Amino acid sequence: MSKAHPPKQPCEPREPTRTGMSKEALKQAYIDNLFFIQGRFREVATPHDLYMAAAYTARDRLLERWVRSAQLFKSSHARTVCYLSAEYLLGPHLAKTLINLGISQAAREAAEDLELDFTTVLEEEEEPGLGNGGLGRLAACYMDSLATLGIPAIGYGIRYEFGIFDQRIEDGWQVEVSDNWLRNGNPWEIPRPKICFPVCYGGDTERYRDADGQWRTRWVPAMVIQGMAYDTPILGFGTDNVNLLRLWKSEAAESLDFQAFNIGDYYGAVHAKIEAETISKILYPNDEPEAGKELRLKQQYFFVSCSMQDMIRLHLNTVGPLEQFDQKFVAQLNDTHPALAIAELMRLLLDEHLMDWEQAWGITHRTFCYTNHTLLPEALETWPVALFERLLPRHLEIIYEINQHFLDQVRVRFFADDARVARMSLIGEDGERRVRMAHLAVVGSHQVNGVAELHSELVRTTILRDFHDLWPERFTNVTNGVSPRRFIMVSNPRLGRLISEVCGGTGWARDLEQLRRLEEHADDPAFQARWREIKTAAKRDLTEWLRTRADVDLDPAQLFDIQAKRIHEYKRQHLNVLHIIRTYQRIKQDPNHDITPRAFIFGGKAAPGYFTAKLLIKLINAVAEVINHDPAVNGTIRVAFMPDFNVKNAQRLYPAADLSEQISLAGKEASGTGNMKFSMNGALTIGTLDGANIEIRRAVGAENFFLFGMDAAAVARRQAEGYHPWEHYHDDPELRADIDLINSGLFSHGDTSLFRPLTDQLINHDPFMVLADYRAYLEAQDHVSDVYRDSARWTRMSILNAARMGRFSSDRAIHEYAERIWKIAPMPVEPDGGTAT
Ligand code: 6GP
Repeated sequence: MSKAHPPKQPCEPREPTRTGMSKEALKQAYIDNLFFIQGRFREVATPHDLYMAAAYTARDRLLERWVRSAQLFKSSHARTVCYLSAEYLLGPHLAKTLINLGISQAAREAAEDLELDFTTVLEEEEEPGLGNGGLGRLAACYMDSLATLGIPAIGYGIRYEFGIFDQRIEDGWQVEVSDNWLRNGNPWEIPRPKICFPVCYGGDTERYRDADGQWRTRWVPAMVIQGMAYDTPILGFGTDNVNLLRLWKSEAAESLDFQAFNIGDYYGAVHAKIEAETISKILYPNDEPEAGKELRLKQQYFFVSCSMQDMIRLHLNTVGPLEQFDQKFVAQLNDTHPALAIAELMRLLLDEHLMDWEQAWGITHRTFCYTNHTLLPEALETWPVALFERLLPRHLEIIYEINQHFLDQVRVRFFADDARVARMSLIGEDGERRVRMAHLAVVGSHQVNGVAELHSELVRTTILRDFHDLWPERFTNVTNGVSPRRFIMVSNPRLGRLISEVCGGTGWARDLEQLRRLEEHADDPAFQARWREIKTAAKRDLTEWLRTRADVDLDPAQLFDIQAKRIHEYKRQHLNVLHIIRTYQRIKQDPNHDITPRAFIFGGKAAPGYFTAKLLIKLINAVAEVINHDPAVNGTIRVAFMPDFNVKNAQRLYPAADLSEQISLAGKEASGTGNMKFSMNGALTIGTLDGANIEIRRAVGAENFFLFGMDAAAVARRQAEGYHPWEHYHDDPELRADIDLINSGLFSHGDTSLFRPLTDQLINHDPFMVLADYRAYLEAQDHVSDVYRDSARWTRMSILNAARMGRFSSDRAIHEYAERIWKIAPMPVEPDGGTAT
């Protein structure tokens, strides 16, 4: 029967078909995925099928690298950072994954061969909106940099079923629409039904003697649910390192209560399931008071409990003895939302692993570090003791005990200073007794940092001053950074290509100081022309998008002046609006007034319960409606509000900006990261000496930055002296005319009361000192207009801005965390000969 085989031909080493990186391998894999995963053939595939097939094609390549990373980290017992964050605002995965894999071009060509519109495929992705903005987006940049730098890391968080709401604008008002991002499936995650942990709530604690006769505490909860892991692999750029983002979904411990079911109580039977699932259902928008948000505390505990149990499981599976836990893991608290992890790790070590207090506390304290992201008093979390007692009775006992040990230390150091003891206590006693989460975070951590130099200084000298007196060595600064992969390569591919040309390759994207090379070309007219072409092309793209989505017509020849960030009084979008109204009045009063044509563009969401912020959105749109339709303006200025500011839409804005508005009241913006994204894309900044603006200005040169307004010290002085905004209103006729125009009803179809809450607040209280900075802001804006007319000068400044932004890469920030705070070294994953091209 045996048939002779044909003689073997010497053949080329072949790529594995499933994960090959060449164009041909990608094409084959794509068609296979469309067929075997989506169950479609080309002719009937929907745009969503086409996207899913592309996503799976990228994902297979991620998984292959992930498994190799996991093997290496496990076998080498790698020290690992656990980033604990209630928010991750990741943005779309596909484009970034292709870039990080180094196959963007091959994928684009493969799509062309298959007659697919690559841009449409990318646009089809619905981004995971698992964050509000600021610290959530920072967490995403940091995950990107951790993998790029080869630092073993796990990001822990919550897999919210509904992410941050989508924003629609109707009649100028913000309308919130729920973000059901999982509706069409999420190809980037892998469910892990076997990685599940019980999470308890309520009940009581009881004392008992353990086998050695020692008194111990046991928590007898009233309710147990479980958390299940969903894993998203995060690949670095130009490396095979893949880290893990592990998000927890809440579930009922048992899906149906059969006892209830058997007696016909169908509602009761599913009730527990619904209650459990509610916990990870929805992300809370920030900028709203915590009052009554019991569910939020439940969420916080839910995800830190799962994460701590998972870390202990991993540790026991690899290293072994729990005494060495803090050698294996360092845990970074992204603000105070995960601060309960400190009490939870103590509980697990004391009650479940029967450690003594001293040892457990030593481990806990060496494990945690805390980053503060805000000085705003309303954002500093505190929880009523009564709520804690009801939901987390054991944790409250532990917090009391931590407090006792801690306050003893304070009393020894600051003898007979009862006021200080009361200020520092983990429990606030003025009014309703409350647990102060920031105090818990500082006491339980060995390092505490702010997110820009000024902010870290203000943390030390204001909100945490007493703690700094006690432990100065614990405090440090790490200025934020952003991912150049996401915010240059993905957002602005034209600029990315030009930079690669200047730098001789894409190495700059992981060594952003290379942007310096652009400086040599800052005065070269030919290079300047190319620079302007790239900017204009991005402005054209944005114009096109806004024409169809926001029904507004801009002119790419105008100066694009953009303020995009959360809508909040401290960020002072109203200061911007006052300048728009002033410009409008100037045109109306003197039609020959020589105006530099501008498009004023806004983007940002307001917290659904933040009335003033929502009124601000209405005001912006109302002003837009009048100005954009006034023939006297004749298109010289235009106002546009981009609806639904999220990562995907942000990517359209940064490349198109000429001017970046960073105009918060000095001392209020912890850092800002939008300021970095704009500047990296060649926008000039008009800004105050606030947050990271100060460091950006130092880096790009004061002469390339439009500074205005009071600094933090001047703000503090003015406030101490007693600030009377009414005097500004009274003394400055232009300011008065601008505010009066709002009150006249011109922007509200004759309704003179609509915007009163805003204008009355400005004139009478003005907590963010808009009126005090108004005049300086106008002068700086006039300067902007003058400089913009000198196109060579402006372009030079723009190039120098981008060239000098190297320091603001999130790679630099993560490098600082790794060296100074986490004490962790990179562990590069070797490329696998079989799969790399
Ligand atoms: C934000 C800060 O407001 C912003 O200035 C900073 O750049 C960002 O964090 C990242 O550090 N804060 C938050 O998003 C927040 O929720 C509690 O703070």
